[in-house]
Amino acid sequence: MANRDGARLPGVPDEDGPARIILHVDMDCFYAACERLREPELVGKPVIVGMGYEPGETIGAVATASYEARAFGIESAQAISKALDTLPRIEAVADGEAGGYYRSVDLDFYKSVSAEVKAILRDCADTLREVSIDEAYLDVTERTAWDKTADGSRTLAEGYARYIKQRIEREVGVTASIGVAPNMSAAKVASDFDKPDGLTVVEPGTVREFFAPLSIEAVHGIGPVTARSLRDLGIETAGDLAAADRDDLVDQFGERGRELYERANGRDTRVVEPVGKPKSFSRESAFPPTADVSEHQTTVSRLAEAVAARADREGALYQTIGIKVVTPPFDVHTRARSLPGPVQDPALVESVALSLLTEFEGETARKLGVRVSKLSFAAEDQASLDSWSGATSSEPREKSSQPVSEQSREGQQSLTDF
Ligand code: DCP
Ligand code: MG
Repeated sequence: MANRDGARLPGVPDEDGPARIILHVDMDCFYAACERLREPELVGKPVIVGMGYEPGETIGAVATASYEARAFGIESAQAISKALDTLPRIEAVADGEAGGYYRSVDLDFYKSVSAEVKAILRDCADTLREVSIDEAYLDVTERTAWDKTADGSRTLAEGYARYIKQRIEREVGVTASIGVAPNMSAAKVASDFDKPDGLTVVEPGTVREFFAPLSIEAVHGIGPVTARSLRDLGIETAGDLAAADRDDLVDQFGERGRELYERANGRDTRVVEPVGKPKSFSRESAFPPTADVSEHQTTVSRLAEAVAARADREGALYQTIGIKVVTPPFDVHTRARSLPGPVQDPALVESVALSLLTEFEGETARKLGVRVSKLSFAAEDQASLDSWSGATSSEPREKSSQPVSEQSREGQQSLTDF
């Protein structure tokens, strides 16, 4: 096995091939973190987000609770009525007594925040697999390395993961926990290891060691039923599982038994595969609110260049070019223009984005974004530029300029694919 001699050098291929660098990213108390974005006064408070919950009512279930609320024993899937028994609504308690801040699920808003996080992850990964609204795997093997930094204190991969965490926090305002490991199952377990705001690195050759003391439930794919059966066999920890007789496990659990045994031994050959081609590429930039037109233009030009370069790297043509303008506090405006055919033309991305921006002259913005969408991936799709270049003249508000959304709620909805 990979760590038999206990001294394997990071970066050295293990028995399943070269050591890959896989990240698993899971946002911390995600819905509650989103609520805190638009209500910063909720930071540090026990926040409970209820599904099927209406303000003032006792129906519904807890979708998530902030870590402050979890300290009182409130957890996902609990009935709201039970949570209310533990922690009454803040409006209902006397001054100085503990109370909870209850909010209803607003999925459209959470999706818009998720899209911003995923755009950063996409930007940072060779390949990205989105698993849920707040969870994704990244293969970053080509972006960093298992080698140590010059002072030998940590791996370059750890620094890269820290950079991603910081970007998410700085650009979106929510925190993530990240696991870094040579395979997917270890990365998944590592991201959960030190929540919230955690970063856990499992270097190649140490996966088995990392798993060994953990309870079997920590191995991805083991639910309460399998855990009970394993306990009946005297298997309590992932270490016990790794040392168990593989054939016995296969007899008892079939192919899954083999898979769990392999994972506990640090072996998982699954590849991070995207769930389909991306639908758009976007870049955003947040800054201190300003109405300075030339600053807005400089930012949009820079973002347009980055987005066009990204599409170029991915071999994608685009037929729609759009911008996003966020005005304080959280008003999201998006505008887009469709072209007659798919192109790959950085100068055009910039000129269309700048022309869409003219509508917002004089407005104070705190964030700008540029997006290309309606992607196609076959080079032969490219339309002849001559056939329609007239349609993108400098006229900013011609008919082909389609407002794809208006403000607030509707705007947030449209962000799901921004
Ligand atoms: N969710 C839900 N119902 C559940 C579990 C989760 O609606 N039973 C929603 C709310 C969560 C989001 O999915 O915010 C992400 O799920 P996670 O399991 O990742 O939980 P959190 O992100 O809330 O917390 P953690 O910090 O433990 O990841
Ligand atoms: Mg989460």
